[in-house]
Amino acid sequence: MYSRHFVIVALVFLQIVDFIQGEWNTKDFMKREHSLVRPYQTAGLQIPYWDFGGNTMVTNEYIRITPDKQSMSGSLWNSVPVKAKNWELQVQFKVHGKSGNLFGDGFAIWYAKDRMEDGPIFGSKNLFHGLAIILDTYSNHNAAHNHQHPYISAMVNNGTLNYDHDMDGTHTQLAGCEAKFRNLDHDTHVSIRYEKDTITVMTDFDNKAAWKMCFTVPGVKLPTGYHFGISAKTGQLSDNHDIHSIRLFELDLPDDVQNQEDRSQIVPSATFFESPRDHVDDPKPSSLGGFKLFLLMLIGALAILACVVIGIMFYQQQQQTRKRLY
Ligand SMILES: *[C@@H]1O[C@H](CO)[C@@H](O)[C@H](O)[C@H]1NC(C)=O
Ligand SMILES: [Ca+2]
Repeated sequence: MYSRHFVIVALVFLQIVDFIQGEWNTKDFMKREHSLVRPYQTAGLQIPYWDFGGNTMVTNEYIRITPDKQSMSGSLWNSVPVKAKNWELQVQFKVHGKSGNLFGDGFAIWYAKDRMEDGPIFGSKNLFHGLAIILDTYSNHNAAHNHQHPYISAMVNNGTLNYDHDMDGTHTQLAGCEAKFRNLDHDTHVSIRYEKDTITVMTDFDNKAAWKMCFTVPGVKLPTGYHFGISAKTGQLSDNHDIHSIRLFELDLPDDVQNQEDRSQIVPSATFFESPRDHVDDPKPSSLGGFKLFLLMLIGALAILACVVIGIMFYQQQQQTRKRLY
């Protein structure tokens, strides 16, 4: 147990060192085909390289994925598959609404195989393939976890894992951090860096123009060729989920050995899940339950049979007694 923790700490430390070194790399550059900056529209209502779904609305200042109204769902998807193996995605957003304490549900930033598919996971499909960075503003009161909301978490899926809203996704999250990003007067930014199979999420919510570590997770395999997207959903509770800009920086280096590798056929996977899990597992229905029920029914049936037999014997005895009386 200790050695495993040590390995994680060592890997995280190495990644931080790497990250600091990476900051000096001037070869990083913004990819126009994966970015979205003002002014958005060129001609008509189209935004080059981006598609919208659901209730998404474009203004000159921001792209509103959902308005502050109940039962809204929207999305924004990049139409160009990502060729870069290592990248950093920076999103400037604003989550705000009239309500001070009743708001939701939050939004998700995707690097996923399927795009433009409306669904229950913050406005996109469940059982997805890829990475979801979830900025969850609504905490389910039944979920047994120790953290406060708003909460940022990462989930990697190969199409088989189910995101559980009732548990706020704690069963499937790789890591997370609490982050107060709602109803702020200043700009709010999140950075998702994927480099050397490590996901690092950083935030700038303090108006200091500096990144603050949220979490870093090594051992995450993601293929090339997926799409970036953002989606959001409101239910009983609502908020404006606005996107101001999306900037994608390619981090691939020409001398990187990893560059030779074909990563297009990789199945998304993660080595480390959050440990220890800060939730209580639901009791699983055991197979013994069925057997116990069967035994109980058998004993019940035998008891009834015994009662009937004893009853008949008693009745016959009574008859005999009666007979004897007359
Ligand atoms: C998908 O993920 C699940 C859960 O992590 C794992 O049990 C399963 O083997 C994976 N399937 C594939 C095809 O990678
Ligand atoms: Ca939630």
